Order: sequence, then structure tokens, then C-alpha cells
Amino acid sequence: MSTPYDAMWEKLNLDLDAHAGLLQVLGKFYGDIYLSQSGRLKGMEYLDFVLSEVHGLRIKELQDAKARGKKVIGTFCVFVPEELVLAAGGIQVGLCAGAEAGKDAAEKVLPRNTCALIKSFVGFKLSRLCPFIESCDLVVGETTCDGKKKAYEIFSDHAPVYVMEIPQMKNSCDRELWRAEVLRFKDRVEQVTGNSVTAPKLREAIRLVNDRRRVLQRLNRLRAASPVPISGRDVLLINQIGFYDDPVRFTENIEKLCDEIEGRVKAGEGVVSGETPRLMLSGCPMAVPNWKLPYIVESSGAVIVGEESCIGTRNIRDLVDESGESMDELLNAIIDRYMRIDCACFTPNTERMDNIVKMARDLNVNGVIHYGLSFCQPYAIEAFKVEKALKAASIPMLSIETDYSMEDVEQLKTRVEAFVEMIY
Ligand code: BJ8
Repeated sequence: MSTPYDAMWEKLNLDLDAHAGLLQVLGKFYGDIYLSQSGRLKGMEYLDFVLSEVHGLRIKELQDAKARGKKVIGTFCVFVPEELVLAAGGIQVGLCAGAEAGKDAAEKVLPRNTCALIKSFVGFKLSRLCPFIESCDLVVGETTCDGKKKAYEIFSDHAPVYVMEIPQMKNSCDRELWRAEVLRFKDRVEQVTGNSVTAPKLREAIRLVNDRRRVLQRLNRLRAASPVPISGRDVLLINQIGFYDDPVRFTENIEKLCDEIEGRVKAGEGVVSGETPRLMLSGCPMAVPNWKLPYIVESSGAVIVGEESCIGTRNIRDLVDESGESMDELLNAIIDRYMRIDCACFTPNTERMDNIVKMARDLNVNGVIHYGLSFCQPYAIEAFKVEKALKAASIPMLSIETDYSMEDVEQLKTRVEAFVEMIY
């Protein structure tokens, strides 16, 4: 079936047949997991629309912006400071990497025992399935885990890649390294966009990105109510879309949605009953359209009330200090904020344990599900420490390792149901 975007996708050199197949699967999956929910908020219609146009209208917006001279910068990690891209007049998009399509192509150039997220972004590029990647003037990688670090070498044969070095520890010398990397990135962004990052523009960009974080913080505070006013699936979707939607429009729409949720909370209404077991997810990021585990959890009699993940609180917990005036003060505020990210790629990473326990207590959860993508060593190893920290706080944890395939759905469902029964 032809669409108004076919010519655009063809120009972007997508494999049109494979891409049509992907959109069809995505639409069906979305219908089953999202549109089938009852008691959804009216404001979710905006998210439904954005998702339905994920490869359509949003890509057209990017192409139109590019025609006006704007540059598009793609990222895979919350370490890349969007503030610098926006201050240079660029557009930053998170490249999602949450689907299995392209896996066969990826496994021709990567070992099979590579995490699904890495296979996904390599596979999407090699299979010509992602109009976001094809719209990028620069794709920014980072030296977080070894798998990503080495995969960018392969990816760079096919796309314009720039890699940021991320420290592995948090001593003063590591901050110096990170400072140098942020400055190097600023130079590169200025070079790609052709625009200088000035202090006023950087201040404005810091406020804009903080505004998006603030509205997502508001959403997280509201969803913590009992009965829970919005499903975990919907909040995950909001967080996912926040990575590629226009930041101003996104913030405005989520603000409206929060007003609606606030009304629900005041009325004591929930999307599920107040008796429903409350769970928190913790671990690897869940990129679009990786909704498998949230769907399993929420169809097993529980509700998700928090995501300790980069597509969740790790991305929004800390704001950049807005009080600085000079370029140096603003850059230092950015450097400090990003150094607080508690990714499992750091050693030691004790603040993550503290953050998880605090979050689980604040959200009054009955249990935590630790989510690791198969072959992700940083999160798999850290899962043992997370379990220990939660046990000391008398919070039960279930550790799950999976990938993007649907083969283990029944097995996961059995484990999640048993966990829910045990904790409640
Ligand atoms: S700051 S979590 S977005 S690196 S799942 S590719 S770690 S083997 S995604 Fe991440 Fe940045 Fe950290 Fe966040 Fe490697 Fe693990 Fe795969 Fe991962």
C-alpha cells in the first residue's frame, strides 16, 4: 500500500518493502499493547499520533528543517549533551534501537552474543530500515560498554560517526577527561552546524532541556499516586517519544497530560485498582518498540510505577544548574550534571544502588524487576549488587535477562506471575 511518504523514504534510500513490513508489524504490535488498554487518558492521543507518524511526519519535519540548513544529530546514549546541539541550532534525535528487524544483517558483522540494542542499530543501518539514521548529519557514539564502543567502528563504515569518550570512574581526573570531551564535542557540533555556541544560546538550550526533564519529573510524581493514574506502558512510551519529538511541543503536550492526570489523582481515580501490586523496573534501557516486558508485567496483575533506566528516571532525575551566566559556568554546569549519570558502565557505581533503593521506597513498590538485555555484562553483573541492596531494604527483586525476540514471552510471563503472587 502506498503512502504519502514513499517518495521521501525512497530518497532516503530505505528498503521500501522491508520498511513497509516493519511498519505493519509495529502497527499491529502497538494496537495489541497500547490501544487495547482500557481507561487511557485523553492526552495519550497525542502520543498515539506521534508514534503513528514516527517515520512519517517527524521525518518530514526533519527533512524540512534540513532543507532550511539545520543539521540533525543522532545519539544512542543519554551522555550526549543535547544542550550543546540545540545551542548550535541543531536537532538531536535519539536513535531507538529497540527492534529485532535487521538482526540477520547485524549478525553478519557482529558476534551473535552481542546485546540486542547494539545489533538493532547496526541491523537497522545495514538493512536500510531507519529514516532517522538516514536523516543524520552526524551520529554520536560513546565509549560506554565495550560492545557499543567496538560496534561504532563497524557502524562508521556506513554512517558519519563521532565518538565521545566517557569516563569509567568519577575521580577528579575523570571529570577533567569529561570536560575535555564536552569541549571537543562542542567544537564538532559547531563545525557540523556552522554555528557558534554562545552563552545566551546555551542558557536558553539548558532551560529548554530542563523544561522537558521537569515535566517528566512532574509526570513521575503524579503517577506515584494510589490508585495509579496511568499505566507504566504509557509512561514508558512518553519517555521513548521524548527522545525524538520536538522538545517544545513535547513538553507542552505532556504538561497538558499531567493536568489531566492531576484531575484523576484528585478524583481518586486510577487506571487499575488501588490494590494492584506496584512494581518498578530497573536496568537496561527499553527503546521503541521494546514494550515486551512492560506488557507482560501489566498483563500479569501488576502495574509499573517507575523505570530506573535511561529511558526513565536516569535521563530526567538531574537538572543542569541554570544559575550560570558565563560560558565557562554554563559548561561546568553541563559537565557536572552529566557526570552524575549512574550508568552501570561506571566503577564503582554505588550511587546507582542508593538511587534504586530510594526510588523503590519513594514509590512504595512491592517489588523490583531488574531488566538486563542478554549479553549486557555491565547490567548483568550489577544486578547482583542491586539485589543485595534491595534485600537489605527488604524489597524483593526478580532478575530477568531477555532480548527482543518473542520466543520467551510465555516463559517470562510465568516467572513474572509467580513473582507477583509471591510479593503480594
Ligand atoms: S548511560 S545505560 S544509554 S550506555 S544494553 S549497549 S550497556 S551491552 S545502553 Fe546505555 Fe548510555 Fe549507559 Fe544509559 Fe551496552 Fe548493555 Fe547493550 Fe547498553
